[in-house]
Amino acid sequence: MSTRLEPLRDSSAVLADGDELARRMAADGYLFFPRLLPRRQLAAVRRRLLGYARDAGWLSPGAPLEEGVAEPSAFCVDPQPQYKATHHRMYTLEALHRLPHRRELLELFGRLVRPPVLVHPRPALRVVFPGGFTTSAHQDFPFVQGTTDTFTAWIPLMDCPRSQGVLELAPGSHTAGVLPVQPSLGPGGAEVVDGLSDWASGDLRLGDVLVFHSLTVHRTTANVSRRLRISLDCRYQSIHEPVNSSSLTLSGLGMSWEDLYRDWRSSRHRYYWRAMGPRVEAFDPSYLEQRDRMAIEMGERGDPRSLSALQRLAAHDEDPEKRALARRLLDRLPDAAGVDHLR
Ligand SMILES: O=C(O)CCC(=O)C(=O)O
Repeated sequence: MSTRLEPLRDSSAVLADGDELARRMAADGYLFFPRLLPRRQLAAVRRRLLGYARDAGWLSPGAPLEEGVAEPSAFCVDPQPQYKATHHRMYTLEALHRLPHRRELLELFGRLVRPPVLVHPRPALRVVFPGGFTTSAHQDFPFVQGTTDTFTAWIPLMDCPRSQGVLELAPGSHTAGVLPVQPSLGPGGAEVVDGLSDWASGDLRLGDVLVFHSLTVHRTTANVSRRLRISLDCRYQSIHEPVNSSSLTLSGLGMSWEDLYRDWRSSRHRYYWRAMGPRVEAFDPSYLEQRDRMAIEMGERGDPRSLSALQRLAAHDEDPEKRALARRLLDRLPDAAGVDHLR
Protein backbone atom coordinates (compact mmCIF):
# COMPACT_ATOMS: atom_id res chain seq x y z
CA MET A 1 0.00 0.00 0.00
CA SER A 2 1.35 3.44 -0.83
CA THR A 3 1.63 5.78 2.14
CA ARG A 4 1.62 9.54 2.37
CA LEU A 5 3.65 11.46 4.95
CA GLU A 6 2.65 14.99 5.88
CA PRO A 7 4.43 17.41 8.20
CA LEU A 8 3.15 17.84 11.75
CA ARG A 9 0.80 20.80 12.21
CA ASP A 10 2.34 23.25 14.69
CA SER A 11 -0.17 24.26 17.40
CA SER A 12 2.12 26.61 19.36
CA ALA A 13 0.18 29.69 18.25
CA VAL A 14 -3.03 28.35 19.83
CA LEU A 15 -1.45 26.91 22.98
CA ALA A 16 -3.50 29.21 25.24
CA ASP A 17 -6.78 28.69 23.36
CA GLY A 18 -8.54 25.66 24.89
CA ASP A 19 -11.41 25.69 22.35
CA GLU A 20 -9.07 25.68 19.38
CA LEU A 21 -6.90 22.97 20.97
CA ALA A 22 -10.04 20.84 21.42
CA ARG A 23 -11.11 21.50 17.79
CA ARG A 24 -7.72 20.48 16.43
CA MET A 25 -7.54 17.42 18.66
CA ALA A 26 -11.05 16.40 17.52
CA ALA A 27 -10.07 16.81 13.85
CA ASP A 28 -6.52 15.42 13.79
CA GLY A 29 -6.18 13.30 16.95
CA TYR A 30 -2.90 15.03 17.79
CA LEU A 31 -1.29 18.37 18.70
CA PHE A 32 2.33 19.33 18.12
CA PHE A 33 4.18 21.90 20.24
CA PRO A 34 7.73 22.61 19.15
CA ARG A 35 10.01 24.04 21.88
CA LEU A 36 7.41 23.69 24.66
CA LEU A 37 9.86 22.42 27.28
CA PRO A 38 13.24 23.83 28.39
CA ARG A 39 16.05 21.94 26.68
CA ARG A 40 18.47 22.37 29.57
CA GLN A 41 16.36 20.43 32.10
CA LEU A 42 15.63 17.66 29.61
CA ALA A 43 19.31 17.40 28.68
CA ALA A 44 20.24 17.13 32.37
CA VAL A 45 17.89 14.14 32.76
CA ARG A 46 19.28 12.56 29.59
CA ARG A 47 22.84 12.93 30.89
CA ARG A 48 21.93 11.04 34.07
CA LEU A 49 20.26 8.28 32.04
CA LEU A 50 23.26 8.03 29.74
CA GLY A 51 25.47 7.67 32.84
CA TYR A 52 23.50 4.53 33.75
CA ALA A 53 23.73 3.36 30.13
CA ARG A 54 27.51 3.80 30.25
CA ASP A 55 27.74 1.86 33.54
CA ALA A 56 25.87 -1.00 31.86
CA GLY A 57 28.28 -1.05 28.90
CA TRP A 58 25.56 0.18 26.53
CA LEU A 59 27.68 3.06 25.17
CA SER A 60 30.58 3.01 22.79
CA PRO A 61 33.65 3.85 24.93
CA GLY A 62 35.15 5.83 22.05
CA ALA A 63 32.45 8.54 21.94
CA PRO A 64 31.57 11.33 24.41
CA LEU A 65 28.82 10.44 26.91
CA GLU A 66 26.63 13.28 25.61
CA GLU A 67 26.38 11.69 22.18
CA GLY A 68 24.91 8.46 23.51
CA VAL A 69 26.52 6.36 20.77
CA ALA A 70 25.41 2.77 21.34
CA GLU A 71 27.82 -0.15 21.75
CA PRO A 72 26.45 -2.61 19.15
CA SER A 73 27.56 -5.70 21.10
CA ALA A 74 25.41 -4.59 24.07
CA PHE A 75 22.20 -4.56 21.97
CA CYS A 76 19.20 -5.62 24.05
CA VAL A 77 15.46 -5.04 24.22
CA ASP A 78 12.64 -5.36 26.71
CA PRO A 79 11.97 -7.95 28.28
CA GLN A 80 15.53 -9.37 28.22
CA PRO A 81 16.91 -9.43 31.79
CA GLN A 82 19.97 -7.31 30.92
CA TYR A 83 17.67 -4.66 29.43
CA LYS A 84 15.28 -4.71 32.37
CA ALA A 85 18.07 -4.37 34.97
CA THR A 86 19.44 -1.15 33.46
CA HIS A 87 16.02 0.18 32.52
CA HIS A 88 14.90 -0.28 36.17
CA ARG A 89 17.86 1.71 37.38
CA MET A 90 17.11 4.50 34.90
CA TYR A 91 13.42 4.42 35.73
CA THR A 92 13.90 5.13 39.42
CA LEU A 93 15.58 8.49 38.69
CA GLU A 94 13.54 11.09 40.58
CA ALA A 95 14.22 13.88 38.08
CA LEU A 96 12.66 11.75 35.33
CA HIS A 97 9.38 11.57 37.27
CA ARG A 98 9.32 15.32 37.82
CA LEU A 99 9.11 15.97 34.06
CA PRO A 100 5.45 14.90 33.56
CA HIS A 101 4.46 17.43 36.26
CA ARG A 102 6.10 20.41 34.60
CA ARG A 103 4.00 23.56 34.60
CA GLU A 104 3.96 23.78 30.77
CA LEU A 105 2.38 20.33 30.53
CA LEU A 106 -0.09 20.78 33.39
CA GLU A 107 -1.31 24.06 31.89
CA LEU A 108 -1.70 22.49 28.47
CA PHE A 109 -3.65 19.47 29.72
CA GLY A 110 -5.70 21.70 32.03
CA ARG A 111 -7.07 23.24 28.80
CA LEU A 112 -7.60 19.91 27.06
CA VAL A 113 -9.44 18.01 29.83
CA ARG A 114 -11.75 19.05 32.65
CA PRO A 115 -9.47 19.89 35.62
CA PRO A 116 -8.08 18.72 37.92
CA VAL A 117 -5.67 16.91 35.61
CA LEU A 118 -4.64 13.42 36.67
CA VAL A 119 -1.03 12.80 35.64
CA HIS A 120 -0.58 9.05 35.29
CA PRO A 121 2.17 8.16 37.75
CA ARG A 122 3.93 5.64 35.50
CA PRO A 123 5.40 7.36 32.44
CA ALA A 124 6.95 4.99 29.90
CA LEU A 125 10.68 5.44 29.41
CA ARG A 126 11.89 4.16 26.01
CA VAL A 127 15.55 3.48 25.44
CA VAL A 128 15.93 2.04 21.96
CA PHE A 129 19.13 0.62 20.47
CA PRO A 130 19.89 1.14 16.80
CA GLY A 131 18.70 -1.84 14.80
CA GLY A 132 16.06 -2.71 17.40
CA PHE A 133 12.55 -3.36 16.36
CA THR A 134 10.22 -0.43 15.97
CA THR A 135 6.93 0.19 17.75
CA SER A 136 4.22 -1.07 15.35
CA ALA A 137 1.08 0.88 14.47
CA HIS A 138 -1.28 0.70 17.44
CA GLN A 139 -3.76 2.61 19.60
CA ASP A 140 -2.97 3.08 23.28
CA PHE A 141 -6.51 2.47 24.49
CA PRO A 142 -6.44 -1.39 24.61
CA PHE A 143 -3.32 -1.12 26.80
CA VAL A 144 -4.15 1.98 28.87
CA GLN A 145 -8.00 1.74 29.01
CA GLY A 146 -9.83 3.94 31.56
CA THR A 147 -11.32 6.86 29.62
CA THR A 148 -10.71 7.12 25.87
CA ASP A 149 -9.96 10.78 26.61
CA THR A 150 -6.54 9.89 27.92
CA PHE A 151 -3.78 11.81 26.17
CA THR A 152 -0.13 10.94 25.73
CA ALA A 153 2.68 13.48 25.54
CA TRP A 154 5.56 11.94 23.57
CA ILE A 155 8.67 13.74 24.74
CA PRO A 156 12.03 13.04 23.09
CA LEU A 157 14.93 13.48 25.51
CA MET A 158 17.27 14.25 22.60
CA ASP A 159 17.10 15.74 19.14
CA CYS A 160 15.16 13.10 17.28
CA PRO A 161 15.39 13.25 13.50
CA ARG A 162 13.39 10.55 11.74
CA SER A 163 16.52 8.41 11.42
CA GLN A 164 16.72 8.30 15.23
CA GLY A 165 13.34 6.55 15.58
CA VAL A 166 10.53 9.05 15.92
CA LEU A 167 6.77 8.94 16.41
CA GLU A 168 4.44 8.93 13.40
CA LEU A 169 0.68 9.45 13.77
CA ALA A 170 -2.25 8.67 11.51
CA PRO A 171 -4.27 11.93 11.54
CA GLY A 172 -8.00 11.39 12.10
CA SER A 173 -7.58 7.68 12.96
CA HIS A 174 -9.03 8.28 16.46
CA THR A 175 -12.52 8.66 15.01
CA ALA A 176 -12.87 4.98 14.01
CA GLY A 177 -13.22 3.52 17.53
CA VAL A 178 -11.10 0.69 18.91
CA LEU A 179 -9.50 -1.18 15.98
CA PRO A 180 -8.75 -4.94 15.86
CA VAL A 181 -5.12 -5.93 16.47
CA GLN A 182 -2.85 -8.82 15.52
CA PRO A 183 0.52 -9.92 16.95
CA SER A 184 3.63 -8.08 15.87
CA LEU A 185 7.19 -7.72 17.11
CA GLY A 186 7.99 -4.84 19.45
CA PRO A 187 6.60 -3.09 22.54
CA GLY A 188 2.98 -4.11 23.17
CA GLY A 189 3.32 -7.04 20.75
CA ALA A 190 0.34 -5.84 18.71
CA GLU A 191 -0.44 -3.85 15.59
CA VAL A 192 -3.71 -2.69 14.08
CA VAL A 193 -4.83 -5.13 11.41
CA ASP A 194 -5.78 -2.61 8.72
CA GLY A 195 -2.85 -0.70 7.28
CA LEU A 196 -3.30 3.07 7.23
CA SER A 197 -2.03 5.19 4.38
CA ASP A 198 -1.80 8.74 5.74
CA TRP A 199 0.77 9.63 8.38
CA ALA A 200 2.17 12.78 9.97
CA SER A 201 5.66 13.08 11.39
CA GLY A 202 8.87 15.06 11.16
CA ASP A 203 12.30 15.64 12.63
CA LEU A 204 11.73 16.38 16.32
CA ARG A 205 14.03 18.40 18.55
CA LEU A 206 14.74 18.28 22.24
CA GLY A 207 12.01 20.42 23.87
CA ASP A 208 9.29 19.44 21.36
CA VAL A 209 6.15 17.70 22.61
CA LEU A 210 3.75 15.60 20.54
CA VAL A 211 0.35 15.01 22.16
CA PHE A 212 -2.15 12.43 20.94
CA HIS A 213 -5.49 10.82 21.87
CA SER A 214 -5.69 7.24 23.19
CA LEU A 215 -7.43 6.11 19.97
CA THR A 216 -4.99 7.78 17.56
CA VAL A 217 -2.99 5.14 15.68
CA HIS A 218 0.75 5.73 16.00
CA ARG A 219 4.05 3.94 15.42
CA THR A 220 7.75 4.77 15.33
CA THR A 221 10.31 4.84 12.57
CA ALA A 222 13.34 2.56 12.92
CA ASN A 223 16.39 3.86 14.76
CA VAL A 224 18.95 3.67 11.95
CA SER A 225 21.37 6.08 13.67
CA ARG A 226 24.33 5.06 15.86
CA ARG A 227 22.78 6.50 19.04
CA LEU A 228 20.36 5.23 21.67
CA ARG A 229 16.92 6.80 21.24
CA ILE A 230 15.61 8.02 24.58
CA SER A 231 12.06 9.29 24.99
CA LEU A 232 9.28 9.49 27.51
CA ASP A 233 5.53 8.86 27.11
CA CYS A 234 3.53 10.73 29.77
CA ARG A 235 -0.21 10.26 30.07
CA TYR A 236 -2.91 12.68 31.27
CA GLN A 237 -6.66 12.67 31.82
CA SER A 238 -9.37 14.38 33.84
CA ILE A 239 -9.75 13.14 37.42
CA HIS A 240 -13.51 13.14 36.72
CA GLU A 241 -13.08 10.26 34.22
CA PRO A 242 -12.31 6.61 35.09
CA VAL A 243 -8.69 5.46 35.16
CA ASN A 244 -7.55 1.88 34.74
CA SER A 245 -5.93 0.11 37.68
CA SER A 246 -2.98 -0.84 35.43
CA SER A 247 -2.07 2.86 35.11
CA LEU A 248 -1.69 3.14 38.89
CA THR A 249 0.66 0.21 39.48
CA LEU A 250 4.22 -0.62 38.47
CA SER A 251 3.71 -4.38 38.52
CA GLY A 252 4.11 -4.52 34.72
CA LEU A 253 7.62 -3.15 35.27
CA GLY A 254 8.31 -5.70 38.01
CA MET A 255 8.61 -3.12 40.78
CA SER A 256 6.55 -1.49 43.52
CA TRP A 257 6.05 2.19 44.37
CA GLU A 258 8.31 1.64 47.39
CA ASP A 259 11.06 0.38 45.03
CA LEU A 260 10.59 3.43 42.84
CA TYR A 261 10.67 5.92 45.70
CA ARG A 262 13.51 4.36 47.71
CA ASP A 263 16.17 6.98 46.85
CA TRP A 264 13.90 9.95 46.17
CA ARG A 265 14.60 13.08 48.17
CA SER A 266 11.23 14.80 47.90
CA SER A 267 7.79 13.43 48.77
CA ARG A 268 6.00 15.86 46.45
CA HIS A 269 5.38 13.44 43.58
CA ARG A 270 4.91 10.28 45.63
CA TYR A 271 1.41 8.75 45.80
CA TYR A 272 -0.06 12.15 44.85
CA TRP A 273 -2.97 10.60 42.91
CA ARG A 274 -4.38 8.81 45.97
CA ALA A 275 -5.53 12.06 47.57
CA MET A 276 -7.25 13.00 44.28
CA GLY A 277 -9.75 10.13 44.67
CA PRO A 278 -9.51 8.59 41.17
CA ARG A 279 -12.37 6.37 39.94
CA VAL A 280 -10.45 3.15 39.30
CA GLU A 281 -11.61 0.46 36.86
CA ALA A 282 -10.30 -3.09 36.48
CA PHE A 283 -8.30 -4.05 33.38
CA ASP A 284 -10.44 -5.59 30.63
CA PRO A 285 -8.40 -8.29 28.84
CA SER A 286 -10.97 -8.67 26.03
CA TYR A 287 -9.38 -5.89 23.92
CA LEU A 288 -6.25 -7.99 23.50
CA GLU A 289 -7.89 -11.44 23.32
CA GLN A 290 -7.69 -11.59 19.53
CA ARG A 291 -3.96 -10.79 19.66
CA ASP A 292 -3.42 -13.49 22.29
CA ARG A 293 -5.45 -16.14 20.40
CA MET A 294 -3.57 -15.40 17.18
CA ALA A 295 -0.19 -15.38 18.98
CA ILE A 296 -0.85 -18.89 20.31
CA GLU A 297 -1.88 -20.16 16.86
CA MET A 298 1.16 -18.50 15.27
CA GLY A 299 3.44 -19.80 18.03
CA GLU A 300 2.15 -23.33 17.35
CA ARG A 301 3.16 -22.86 13.70
CA GLY A 302 6.59 -21.54 14.78
CA ASP A 303 5.89 -18.06 13.39
CA PRO A 304 8.50 -15.62 14.85
CA ARG A 305 6.07 -12.67 14.68
CA SER A 306 4.35 -14.19 17.73
CA LEU A 307 7.44 -13.60 19.93
CA SER A 308 6.56 -10.28 21.62
CA ALA A 309 2.91 -11.18 22.27
CA LEU A 310 3.93 -14.58 23.70
CA GLN A 311 6.50 -12.86 25.93
CA ARG A 312 3.76 -10.61 27.32
CA LEU A 313 1.41 -13.57 27.82
CA ALA A 314 4.14 -15.57 29.58
CA ALA A 315 4.96 -12.67 31.89
CA HIS A 316 1.57 -11.12 32.66
CA ASP A 317 -1.44 -13.31 31.83
CA GLU A 318 -3.69 -13.99 34.81
CA ASP A 319 -4.26 -17.63 33.78
CA PRO A 320 -1.31 -19.84 34.89
CA GLU A 321 -2.07 -22.40 32.16
CA LYS A 322 -1.87 -19.72 29.47
CA ARG A 323 1.40 -18.44 30.95
CA ALA A 324 2.83 -21.99 30.86
CA LEU A 325 1.61 -22.56 27.28
CA ALA A 326 3.18 -19.26 26.16
CA ARG A 327 6.48 -20.26 27.77
CA ARG A 328 6.42 -23.66 26.00
CA LEU A 329 5.71 -22.01 22.65
CA LEU A 330 8.50 -19.46 23.19
CA ASP A 331 10.96 -22.28 23.88
CA ARG A 332 9.86 -23.98 20.67
CA LEU A 333 10.16 -20.95 18.38
CA PRO A 334 12.83 -22.03 15.93
CA ASP A 335 16.36 -20.70 16.48
CA ALA A 336 16.67 -19.85 12.85
CA ALA A 337 13.62 -17.59 12.87
CA GLY A 338 15.68 -14.40 13.08
CA VAL A 339 14.46 -13.42 16.55
CA ASP A 340 17.14 -14.96 18.77
CA HIS A 341 18.74 -11.58 19.52
CA LEU A 342 15.34 -10.44 20.82
CA ARG A 343 14.89 -13.13 23.47
O1 LIG B 1 8.32 5.58 21.65
C1 LIG B 1 7.90 4.51 21.24
O2 LIG B 1 8.61 3.65 20.72
C2 LIG B 1 6.44 4.18 21.35
C3 LIG B 1 5.64 5.25 21.99
C4 LIG B 1 4.19 4.86 22.10
O3 LIG B 1 3.74 3.93 21.51
C5 LIG B 1 3.34 5.63 23.00
O4 LIG B 1 3.73 6.69 23.45
O5 LIG B 1 2.21 5.16 23.24
